[in-house]
Amino acid sequence: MANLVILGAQWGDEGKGKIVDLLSEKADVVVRYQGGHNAGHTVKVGDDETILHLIPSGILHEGKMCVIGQGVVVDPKALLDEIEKLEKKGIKVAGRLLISERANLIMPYHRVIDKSNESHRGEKKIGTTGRGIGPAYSDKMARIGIRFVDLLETELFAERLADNLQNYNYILEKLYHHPDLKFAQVFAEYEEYGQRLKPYIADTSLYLANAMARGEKILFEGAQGTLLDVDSGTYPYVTSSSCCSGGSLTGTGVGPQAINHVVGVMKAYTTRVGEGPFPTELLDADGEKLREIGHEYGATTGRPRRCGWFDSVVGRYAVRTNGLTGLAVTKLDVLDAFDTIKICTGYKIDGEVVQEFPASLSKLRRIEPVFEEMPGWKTSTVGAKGEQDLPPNAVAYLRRIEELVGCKAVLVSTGPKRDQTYFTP
Ligand code: 2SA
Ligand code: MG
Repeated sequence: MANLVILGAQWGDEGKGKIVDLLSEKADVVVRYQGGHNAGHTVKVGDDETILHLIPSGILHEGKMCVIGQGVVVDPKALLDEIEKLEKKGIKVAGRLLISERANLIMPYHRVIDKSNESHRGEKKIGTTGRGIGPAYSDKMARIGIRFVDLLETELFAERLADNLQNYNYILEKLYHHPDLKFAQVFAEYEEYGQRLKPYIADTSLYLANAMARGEKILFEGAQGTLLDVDSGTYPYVTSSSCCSGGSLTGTGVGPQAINHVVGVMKAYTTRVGEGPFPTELLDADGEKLREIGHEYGATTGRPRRCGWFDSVVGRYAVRTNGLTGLAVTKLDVLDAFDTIKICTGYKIDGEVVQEFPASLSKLRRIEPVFEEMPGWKTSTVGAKGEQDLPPNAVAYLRRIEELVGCKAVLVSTGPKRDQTYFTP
């Protein structure tokens, strides 16, 4: 395997955790490049399920190095909790995890602002995970963020924290009627996090360059998905980071020649958690059926996910905007119980059929999806080892998806476990 980006081709929760875990076997280093602990990557090894939020899914493979890149925003408490949970399970993290010294920190005021903003938005809420992600990225772009490297320099950290608290305490009091955040308390808390995380903090861009020079293989792990990307997604109903393949470069500090393949993980149907446009959403019994069979509940917040049919306009858009070189089609088995299955082939907007994903929010809201219907297969596909194990209608469904989105499946997954997967020849 050469260096590989694995990312979400829809609205997140495509099953990236499982695919990254699986392909980690062939990599030496697994690196997260964006997002934070808003992500929920579920990995099932045997009967044991682990949900990772910040640490790359490669951690479950002994001997692999894991890196949290500079494009990630890190809540140090959430990270320490995750390290502790893994170590309790017998998974060694010490010596196998590096955090970029350039990664920005999520501070207590970010969480307060995220939650308060959402409650003030009322009907117009984004449906964030409430983890402080948006406000942390806002500060980064506004150049008032605090990075791990700053945390390790006591005087500098104290200065930046004091400046930010002055600002934020004013906003919290005037706008949100929230009590002051006390400097001494936040300073002491973060100082301690800094000391505990110090062994992990490094120049990870340099580490990756040296690893590649040694011939090691890098796997770049995306979080959330293409339609949640701050630039390419359904803005403003997006997350605040660069989930698309471009983010794998800026979020880790490597050059474009480092990337050999980009695999888009696509669920055989579609889900979205949080608010915002979702053209193929099903608000009927079929949507309910997809949610129950597919266990479609947020891995971080437990929120029920919205469910709908496969959308090939979204798929094609993801192929183009990420330069996908292959698809990993997941959860095909969830469709086993359906008599017929629909695929969206285009969008009807104001009487006209369009094939490209619109930027306009009002157009996105007026979409009537154009569907074609395919017969179901009503046979279990769980654990299929290749197309020879699939009913002909399931093979036809896969072919049609590939044809419509313009990219071939390199991997098909028919269950949560590692061995419920096959690679295409
Ligand atoms: P945020 O918190 O600022 O990133 O929220 C902005 C939007 O991004 C969506 N978002 C997600 N969508 C799918 N999966 C995510 N991770 C968890 C999971 C989510 C959960 O794996 O299930 O447990 O609820 C994720 N993280 C952020 C979010 O819903 C907003 O629409
Ligand atoms: Mg998830």
